[in-house]
Order: sequence, then C-alpha cells, then structure tokens
Amino acid sequence: MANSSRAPGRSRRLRAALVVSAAVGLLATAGAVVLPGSASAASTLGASAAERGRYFGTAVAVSRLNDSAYTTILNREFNQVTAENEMKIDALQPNQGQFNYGNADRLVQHARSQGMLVRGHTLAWHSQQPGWMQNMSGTTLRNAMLNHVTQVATHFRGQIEWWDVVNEAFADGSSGARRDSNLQRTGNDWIEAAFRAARQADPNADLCYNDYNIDNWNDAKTQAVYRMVQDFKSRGVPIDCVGLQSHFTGGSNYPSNYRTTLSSFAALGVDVHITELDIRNAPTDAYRNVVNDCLAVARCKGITVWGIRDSDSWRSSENPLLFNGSGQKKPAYDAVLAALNNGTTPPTGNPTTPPPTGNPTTPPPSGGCTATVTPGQVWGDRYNTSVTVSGASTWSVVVAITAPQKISATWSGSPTWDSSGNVMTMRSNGSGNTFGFTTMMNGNSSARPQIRSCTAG
Ligand code: G2I
Repeated sequence: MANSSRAPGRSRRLRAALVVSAAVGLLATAGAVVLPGSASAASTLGASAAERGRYFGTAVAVSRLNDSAYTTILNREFNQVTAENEMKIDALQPNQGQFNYGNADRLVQHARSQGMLVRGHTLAWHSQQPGWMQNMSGTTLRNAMLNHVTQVATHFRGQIEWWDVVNEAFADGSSGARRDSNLQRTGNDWIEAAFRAARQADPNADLCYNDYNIDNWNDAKTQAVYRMVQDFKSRGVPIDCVGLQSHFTGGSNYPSNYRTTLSSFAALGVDVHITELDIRNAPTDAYRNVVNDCLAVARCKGITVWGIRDSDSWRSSENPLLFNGSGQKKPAYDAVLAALNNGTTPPTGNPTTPPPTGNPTTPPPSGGCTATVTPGQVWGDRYNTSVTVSGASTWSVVVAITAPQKISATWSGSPTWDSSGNVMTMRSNGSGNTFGFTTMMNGNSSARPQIRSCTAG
C-alpha cells in the first residue's frame, strides 16, 4: 500500500515538534524556559499551542510582509503559516510550463527564518486556475494537473509540512456529490491521482484533503468527504490528513457537533487540521469552543486562522479575526489564548532536555568528496545542521536521521527521501557547497544526523 510506505511517526513529529517552540518563544521574550505543564501561562498563541503539542498558525499575504505592524504580530504569535494566495495554481503557473515561485519562496524563507511550519495551499482546485488551465479538458487537463502537482511539490520538497493536495472538491447541499468542475470531468479518480503524484514528488510531506462546510457531522457534504477518506484509507491511497476550513462566517455557524466531526475523521486514521478559521464578529464562545474541540481530539494537530487583523481578512467587514485593524488583541484573542493555556499538556516526551553539544558525526570514507558536519542553532524542539562538501563541485550526500527525529526543512540543495523518510539524499543544486537542514527532535534530543556517504558527480 502506498500509505504504508510513509515515514513513520509523522504525527509524533509534529506533536513533539511544537511542544517546545513554546519554550523557544519564551526564551526569546522572557529569557526563561517554561516547562510544559508548569504553572506559568504562555503569553502567545503559538507558544501556548506548542505546549499542547499543536501549532497555531495564520494565513499570510506575502505583500503584507513589508508591513512591520503585521510582521511583528506574525512573528510574535504564530508558529505556522499558510500562503493565502501565493501557492495557488494561477500564482505558481500563470502560463503553462512557466512557474513563478518568487512570492511563495519569500514566504517559505520568512517561515524558515522564524522556525514556523508551512502548509502548502493548494495543489489542485477548481478555482483560481490560470486561464490556460480553465480552457482545458479531458486527458490534456488531467496531465496538466498532475504535472502541476509534481512540479510544485518537487520545487518545495523539504519545505512543506502539509500540502492541501486537493481543495473543495465536493458540492454543497444535500447531494453528497462531487462538485462539478473541469477537473471532476476528467474522471472521478482525479483526486486520488493528485494524491499519488504528490506523494511521489514529496514523500516527506503530509497530504491533506481540505474543504469548507464539512464541520457539521450531520451534513451530507461532511459525510461524503468522510466516505471518500474511508475509501482512500481502505485502498491505500496516500492521504494523511483532512483540513476543515471552518469559515464560520456568513452562511455557516460553529456546529455543536464539531468535536464529533473532528474525532470521526481522526478515527479513520488521518490527522485533522482546522485550516482557515474565521468567525463572523469573532464571538468569544465560538472561538473558545473551536480550541477546546481541537484540544480534545489527539489527532487535531493545530489551528490556522485565515488572516491576522480584521483588515487583512477576505471578509474584513465581518471583523472575524483575533486582532483588530490596529493590531490590538480582541476579546476573541484572549478567549483563544486562555483556552489554549487551560488545555491538557500532552503526556509523552521530554523535549526540553538540553541536547548534547559538539559534533557527533565523523565523516565516513566517501566516493570522491568529503562531507563535514557543522552543528547549527539548537532550539528546544529542533536544531539546524550545516554540511559542507569538499573535493567535488557537484555531489550527492546521504544523511540518515534517527526516528522519531525528522527533517522539517532543508536549504541550498535538492533533497530526495527514502520511503521511511529518515534517509535523505541531498544533491548539489548550484547554490554552493554547503547545504543545511532543520531536524525536529520529536522527543529524542540526543540523536544527531549521520553522514552515510558523499559521492562526487
Ligand atoms: O475564500 C476564502 C478561502 C476559502 N478556502 C480556500 C481559500 O484559498 C480561500 O481564500 C481566499 C483568499 O482569502 C482571498 O484573498 O481565496 C480567494 C480566491 O482565491 C482570495 O481572493 C483573491 C481574489 O479573488 C483576487 O481577485 C485577488 O487578486 O485574492 C486575490 C489577492 O488579493
């Protein structure tokens, strides 16, 4: 089964990964590590969520990264980002075969510099297709879609924690049917074909199906998505997670059975994510309930709000977010932070143990080059590593990681992974002879990467 070749321990990875971003944030601001479960309450959303083994993220509009008021809140409060528009099909492939990664890469770089996890949104969608794709059909469209999935997932390989592989493929209302679209008309198997292509291109990313109006357990649309995920799991289609957008604005409200929906999806063996949360007029109760529901479901990995300030929202007139237009915290912010701080600390792992220092790996004999490891920055939950290659200008270096540790980001090389996700082959990509990567400790703070080989050419 394609699914069984997944890297083991992915959920453990995230959970433990974030437990101590909390401590990192506090270190930066307060100069002291607060152990999970201790009496001190975290003072930011990301730090508090991390203490609960979750992330708290936001959609980011790259153009706003120049706005220092915006970026100050982003960097202070959030430990996960989703590109609001910059990774959509029309943004990345405006003309067929011509990819434009500039803005998306800028967001990924910003996230990396801040230790934030990145959700990719979205590889295949009926909406926001560039004109050339809108005009396609049949096999031509299917192949163009699969090529887009492959190219984009390959470009971002090593940078993306979760991909929204397919977005909004089901119809609203009582039919429980797929949404009619040019993609759907290429054949009902277009969704699983997209997931398989994504897995092949980036075996290290978790692959999600993402949709709105799948919050109420009784809705036909929710049931239809549930049955698709159940079917995918039973047939080994590689799906790891379901994203509930949760736009509780306009036509749909927070349903009292939301927790049932989250836990029902989770019981299928997938993680659940709240991917685009916003709530009309930002009522404190509904925000608090969403947080409590996520915390009550172990496989609910985190919450992403769909923008930072009300003025950043796609529905700004509804004031649905946690910060007002001046960047002030709203009552909903306080409710969310309090709910996070009141949540239960995950029972396992002790990622606050200081990791050992020094250089644990000795470069082994190599095939025409030598790879030298330089340990980089260490945070409570993760650490950076640089590898410098000498003796060759083009090379491939094989690096092994000890599970449950997991590489979460790489730079200055082109990585591929074995099926376990624990062995990375990094190839030179013209950006010099030093590459780097971030490894999540996931509860194992002592293991360090091992260089298995360095091969010239
Ligand atoms: O519609 C809300 C969200 C529903 N789920 C999928 C999400 O991807 C979607 O996000 C929204 C963005 O928040 C909007 O910002 O998706 C819209 C359509 O892609 C985005 O709107 C677009 C406008 O349609 C464009 O005209 C505009 O150029 O935003 C673009 C950038 O401001």
